[in-house]
Amino acid sequence: MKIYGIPVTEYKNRRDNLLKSMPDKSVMILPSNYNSFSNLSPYRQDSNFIYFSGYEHDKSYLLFYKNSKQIMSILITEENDPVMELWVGKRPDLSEVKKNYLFDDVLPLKKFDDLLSRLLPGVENLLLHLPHEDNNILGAERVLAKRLTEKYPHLNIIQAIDYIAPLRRKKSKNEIAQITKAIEITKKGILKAAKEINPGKNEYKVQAALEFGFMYNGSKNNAFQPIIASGVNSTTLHYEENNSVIPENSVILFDVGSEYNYYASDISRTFPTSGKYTKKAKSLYQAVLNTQKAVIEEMKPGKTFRELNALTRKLLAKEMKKLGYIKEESEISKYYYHSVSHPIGLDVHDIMSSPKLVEGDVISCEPGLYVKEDKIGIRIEDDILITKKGAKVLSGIIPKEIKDIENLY
Ligand SMILES: [Mn+2]
Repeated sequence: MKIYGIPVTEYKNRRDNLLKSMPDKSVMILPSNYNSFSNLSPYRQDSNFIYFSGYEHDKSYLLFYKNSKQIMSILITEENDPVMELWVGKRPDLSEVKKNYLFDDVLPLKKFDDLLSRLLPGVENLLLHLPHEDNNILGAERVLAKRLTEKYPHLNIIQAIDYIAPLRRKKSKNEIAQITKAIEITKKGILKAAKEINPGKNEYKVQAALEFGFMYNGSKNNAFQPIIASGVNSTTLHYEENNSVIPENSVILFDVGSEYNYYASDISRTFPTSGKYTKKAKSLYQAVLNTQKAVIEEMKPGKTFRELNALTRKLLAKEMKKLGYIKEESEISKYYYHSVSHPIGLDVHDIMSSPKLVEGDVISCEPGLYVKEDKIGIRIEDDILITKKGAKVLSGIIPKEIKDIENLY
């Protein structure tokens, strides 16, 4: 049986691998995402939670228990409530869940405290995904940490993410298939949106076509807020208003990605607004494209993100010297000021573990040039699988050569 495109046995293997790597005499607890039932935003399960379970319901906890004699993974979740059932639908039967998801045990939420008082006195370490001090997003974990360390002061609190990150970093065949599907849907959305590019039209119409293309082709969500930035907006890295009139003879930068079965894609393309690139836009576009191809060539196991960033700066500087924008390499910071790559997976900026590329990494390659005085921002971003042999461009199906893009019109 598959859940969100991943065999149920793979979820179990992930849990087993996590338990193997955990220290002895430990409990790890991962809470599900909070659901406000306000319908203000769609419910999306927490990425770590979905990674180890495939289980999408809220009011749930994953508990991993390890001592020298026993290892267990337990799902704790709320039972069906007949009144809530009328509003939000039926929650699954716990014994069915145990059987279908291959948990060692599935317990009702009301038994959670009993379970903790049975397990926690006998262990030394409690592993939680704790937020940084200034980050309020992971409130549930903080509350849990406070409650449990007050009740069980002997516990060592350990960052769970250090054990989760190496597992999530390396993508399996099934995960790569989900990302590839997300990229295929993103392509359909981009091609649909490209047809809406017209001077005088508002950017949001382009966004509407993009999102129609996503949802119509089976993606429930954007993997992140889409950026549709025309004219000078293209020089703002994370412009998300998408509410300006598209100017003539300029560019429009897309940084977009659909989500499929919880996996993200992350693609940037920069199109001309009047069918053909202007001379300036064309030379800047070619500069970014040359750089992107050269950096992709260098993406292989063992390379570090730092080396790739340095190479990108060097190559972009060389291009910009040739075009007469700068004289010294250091001046490139005026036109390029972000990193070239990040891991992609269940989150669009997926968990980073080692700074070195490893086989099974899926990462972005996204150099850009942002020339405010010309009102031209260019970014070209592809999603890359790192294999033993080197980089495999997963998003090569989405046009990026100048002639292919101009032929879209
Ligand atoms: Mn990106």
